[in-house]
Amino acid sequence: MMKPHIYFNSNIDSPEEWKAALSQHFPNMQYSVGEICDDPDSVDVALVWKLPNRGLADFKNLKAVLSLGAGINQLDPARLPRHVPLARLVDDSLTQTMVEYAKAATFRYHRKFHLFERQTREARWTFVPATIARDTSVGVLGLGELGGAIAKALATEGFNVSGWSRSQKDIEGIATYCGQSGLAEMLAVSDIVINVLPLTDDTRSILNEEFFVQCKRGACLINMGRGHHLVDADLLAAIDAGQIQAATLDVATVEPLPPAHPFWMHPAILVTPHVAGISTPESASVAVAQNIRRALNGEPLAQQVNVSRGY
Ligand code: NDP
Ligand code: OXD
Repeated sequence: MMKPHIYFNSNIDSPEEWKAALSQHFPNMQYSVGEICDDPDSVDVALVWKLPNRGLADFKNLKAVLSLGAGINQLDPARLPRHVPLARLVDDSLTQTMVEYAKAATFRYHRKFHLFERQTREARWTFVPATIARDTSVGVLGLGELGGAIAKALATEGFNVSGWSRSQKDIEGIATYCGQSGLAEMLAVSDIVINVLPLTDDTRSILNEEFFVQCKRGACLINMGRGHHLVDADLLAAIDAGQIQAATLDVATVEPLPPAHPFWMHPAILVTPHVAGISTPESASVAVAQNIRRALNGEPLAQQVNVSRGY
């Protein structure tokens, strides 16, 4: 029976819940949490949302770094030991919650709840006609595990869905694009744009003035990727200019979003506190346990990150 030594570090995930979930798979595991690890040489696997302040260099026999997130940018990949493979999280509970969030935010704009919320505060009974889903075009940035699932789910709801990725994709029922000209083509027709890209050198600040200029006038933005995809001031200017109608922002450059940030009080912006995708330890520990077994057996990890590509 495997007896891995698992090191856990996260400021947003419960170490106790993860311990309970992992001990179902490894009843005799050793489990260390937090900044100080008493027996660093015996650590086999680091399961982390963020790196501890000291990094992972003390763990001389580390066999794998497993991210508690689908994204890995928060791990500061430049500080990771280069010879140790890194895997990201892919999990049904995470995918399902991301899909639910995307659907909720899309339907809110499609059925104009964002306008009715404002009218309610103003005690204003103004009829705004409904349109049907096929008349609303949704463009999804990123067609990986999450973006692909979101695009398919929205297409199943009847929306006119397109998607953009680095390599050309072929997904039934979705118009797919890649490259800068593909992006421009997609943005020109999208009523709602959903960002679910990973944060890399190529995608940092992608949601900027130049991007908003290419959007259909009055488009709504849903940012479920990372805060650093968005240039905050450019969004505010695009909303002021009427180019972007409204935005739903689940992620921020600084989290928690500071109290004085202009997004909080903006009538066209809805902020949610990085809750779009939530993985439960019970569900996510299945894939994590498989990767721990692979690491201990010296096998390649599933969902291994290409660190030079950034995702
Ligand atoms: P994947 O790696 O499965 O997919 C990434 C997608 O983005 C791929 O389709 C990829 O293209 C595309 N892409 C990457 N770089 C570029 C680029 N330069 N230009 C165009 N397309 C690009 O990631 P996931 O779907 O699992 O996760 C995506 C992101 O979602 C995470 O990195 C994280 O930032 C965010 N996230 C947010 C959460 C939240 O709660 N708000 C929760 C979970 C994740 P290709 O297919 O060609 O490689
Ligand atoms: C993730 C996240 O990347 O929760 O999984 O943001």
